[in-house]
Amino acid sequence: MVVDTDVTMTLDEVRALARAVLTEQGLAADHAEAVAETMVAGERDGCTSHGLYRLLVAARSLAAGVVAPNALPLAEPSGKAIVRINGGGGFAQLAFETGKPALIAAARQFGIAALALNNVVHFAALWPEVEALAGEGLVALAFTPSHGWVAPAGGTKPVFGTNPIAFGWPRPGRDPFVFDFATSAVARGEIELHRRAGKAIPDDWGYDADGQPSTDAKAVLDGAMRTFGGHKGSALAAMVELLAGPLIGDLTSQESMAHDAGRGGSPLGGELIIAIDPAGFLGDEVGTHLARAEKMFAAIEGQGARLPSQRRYAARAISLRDGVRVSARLLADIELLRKKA
Ligand code: NDP
Ligand code: PYC
Repeated sequence: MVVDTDVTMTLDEVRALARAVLTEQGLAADHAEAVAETMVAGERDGCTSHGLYRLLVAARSLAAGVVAPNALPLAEPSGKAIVRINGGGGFAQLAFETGKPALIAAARQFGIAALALNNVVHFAALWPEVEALAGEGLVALAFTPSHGWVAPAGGTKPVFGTNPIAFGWPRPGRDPFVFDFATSAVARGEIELHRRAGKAIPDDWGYDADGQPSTDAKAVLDGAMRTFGGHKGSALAAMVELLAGPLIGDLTSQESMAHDAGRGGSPLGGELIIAIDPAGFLGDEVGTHLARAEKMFAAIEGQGARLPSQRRYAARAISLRDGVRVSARLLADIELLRKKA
């Protein structure tokens, strides 16, 4: 039996492990590189539900034939403020990297632009994407549906995905203001980690298959998760379905679940990313108005409240210096995967 102590790894070791495992599982090198980077970012920033744990998830999608391992993301040029990438059924990370330069260029040209990723398999956190765009001086929003796992407020049967919303705001000379959260009470990955650790979950995260609130992680994974904030999270979850589903001609979370047909893969569908160049509205006065935003951040922090991402940036500084602590049990499960490859 593996005792679940933590093992210290450098970020280079995390990256090498992630790339090696993904390529051994049959993923093409360019995809493996892009996917591994998001796992490194997850471990580095203390977001373990989207770090190396996702190797098990990606391997499951590859083994189940849910994801195209050699997909070539194709840009569909429009010459307008809309950039579209057909991911060819591959993981979303390379599709995003493919579309990012055109999105940035279009946002700078038109003031506002949108990138639709279609036909991609998504299992990653969205903050690396909005943070990268905010690092380019752009305001960014990102949305993606997932699988039908989450009940609408007032119901107990799954309709929505865990449907994250991410936002990035550029801060001259500082790390961007970024938030990124599921519209479910908690990300599904967090419940999966509780199941793996044999831990109970709070009774307001979801319902069992009979529609009763449950503290049993597996029962909730097999039943329905709840939205955060009651009807408000429920409406936002519906908005994500609409914006990154029908609006861009892609699947809703229920449709993604039906497409999976019980194979247990990650969600297939679309992602919508919107990028806004503040100069498009503000011209030469950008500096003045971004400085006013800084006053708002100061008012938040000045009363002892923290900004979203502050914990992440602090974790990042420590990880870059000391490496990261990874669960020994997770590493053992990853080794098992490698033996089977
Ligand atoms: P959390 O509830 O853990 O937190 C999300 C955000 O809230 C972070 O930006 C976090 O900043 C901020 N935050 C948390 N606590 C505070 C606080 N006290 N004060 C201020 N800000 C705070 O996220 P979720 O569990 O909902 O989601 C986790 C991840 O799962 C996300 O990255 C999301 O993209 C991903 N996900 C991906 C899906 C997909 O389909 N691809 C589906 C669902 C989720 P900080 O990080 O600094 O703590
Ligand atoms: O944690 O809810 C989640 C999730 C779904 C897809 C990727 N992450």
